[in-house]
Amino acid sequence: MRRFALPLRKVHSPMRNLSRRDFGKTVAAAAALSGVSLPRFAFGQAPASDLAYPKGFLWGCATAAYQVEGGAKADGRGPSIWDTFSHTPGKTYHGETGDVADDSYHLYKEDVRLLKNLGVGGYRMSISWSRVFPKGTGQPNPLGLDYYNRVVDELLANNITPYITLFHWDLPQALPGGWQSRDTSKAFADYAAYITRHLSDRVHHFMTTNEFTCFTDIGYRDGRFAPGLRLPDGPANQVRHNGILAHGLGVQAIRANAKGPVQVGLAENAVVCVPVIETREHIEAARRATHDLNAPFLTTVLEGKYPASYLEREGANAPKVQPGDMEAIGSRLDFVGLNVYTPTYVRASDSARGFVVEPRQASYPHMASPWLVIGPECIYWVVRNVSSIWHPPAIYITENGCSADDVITPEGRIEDTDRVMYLRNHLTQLHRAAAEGYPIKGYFLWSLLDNFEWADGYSKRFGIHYVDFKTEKRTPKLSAEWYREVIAHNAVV
Ligand code: PNW
Repeated sequence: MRRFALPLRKVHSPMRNLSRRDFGKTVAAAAALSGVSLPRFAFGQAPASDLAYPKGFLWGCATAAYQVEGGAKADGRGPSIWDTFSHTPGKTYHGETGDVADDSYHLYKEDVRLLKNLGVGGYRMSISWSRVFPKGTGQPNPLGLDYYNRVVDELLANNITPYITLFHWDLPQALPGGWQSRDTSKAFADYAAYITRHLSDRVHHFMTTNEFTCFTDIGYRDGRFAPGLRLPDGPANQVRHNGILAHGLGVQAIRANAKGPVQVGLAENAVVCVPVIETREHIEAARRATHDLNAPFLTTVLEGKYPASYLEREGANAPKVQPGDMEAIGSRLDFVGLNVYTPTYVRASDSARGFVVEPRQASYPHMASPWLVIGPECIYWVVRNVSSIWHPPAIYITENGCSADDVITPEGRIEDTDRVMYLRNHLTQLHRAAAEGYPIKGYFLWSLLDNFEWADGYSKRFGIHYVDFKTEKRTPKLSAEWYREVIAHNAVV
């Protein structure tokens, strides 16, 4: 069972007779025991915030290669399935593509300056596989690798720790069959080995893949993402299997090729189950649902086997597994990265599964993207559920953020109070998880910049810096100013 390290509220009641000063000391001592650092001035001057994060908590921002880099044909980069998809009429908003995006391929120094101004300790970025291996396998392109050497060196020169995702959906177009072929999983391992050999002297944190369901189900079953296929269940489940196999072989390849100590994990948008009412029965239902609804991905990766109930449900469509696959897939991880956006509300039931998912109310509030419904407590529950089921040694929030309909005021400002509302409430709930002693080590805000939002093109802005896509000018929004203060205080402000 997960320890609950002395929740602060528990120490309040026996202290009614203490002086304000002694009360402060006692709370501080309790906080020290639980690993929570309180602000120095908590019981003197007016506190900036009572919601201080543990000392050493890592604050960061996240982006992904195809969404920000541009330079689609620069220096020998090969095409990815997202180049093909976005150039296919009708697939993205107004036919928009990542050809230029934020032009971070050329403007990366400016991006690092923005990170520096925020005061972040970490930057989560991804590598474009086809920039380094234009055909996915075979001959590497040294100019592609050089770009990532430059970015990494620029980050390190500014004391920002790079966290590198090896695959954020931009699969090299040249790989025959894409994720339908298990050769792609092996090609991924070779690519992971190559990157590790060349960067792990300076990069010590790697994530294999980003969001299994998005690059498998949404790409190969729903067809809303690249490559835009609508496969039936059997082949679609094999695509899922090849995805998690790539992750597993990737973990092995990173460990086998590391030049120094490395921390290996992944970034996964688990289905985030929130109890409809915070009572024992619904809390237990949400825990069960977390295990069950994440069966083909996180559950299998963290347990090294497909849950029997999943195999049973899929029957003849269940994935075909070869010897050695499950050992690779279940490779031990140093951390679990969670991309957290929306809640799935769950209630207890007498059904065989032990839970039901609540239907979504038509009036439920959401951000600019209709799917992005707002339930800040989801970030607390995902940390608690994942911890209590699988006990990972460390958890990072590898993405959290939102789209907003930003407008520029006549003075040239972007007062995105709605985004600040979204973020502040999530960080308040994440603080709850930290205060209860769960191993939450860091938070990467999605995103540093407005960028190419996949099928939504440039119509949805997730950045805390506004990007004028005609001039590539970056302007900090109110949310950037706010995040800078969060980082400076190491607390919710
Ligand atoms: C993530 N959903 O995608 C991705 O990792 C990012 O690349 C992306 O820009 C960001 O979230 C914002 O969308 C998601 O439908 C896409 O729940 C869809 C969903 C969640 C995350």
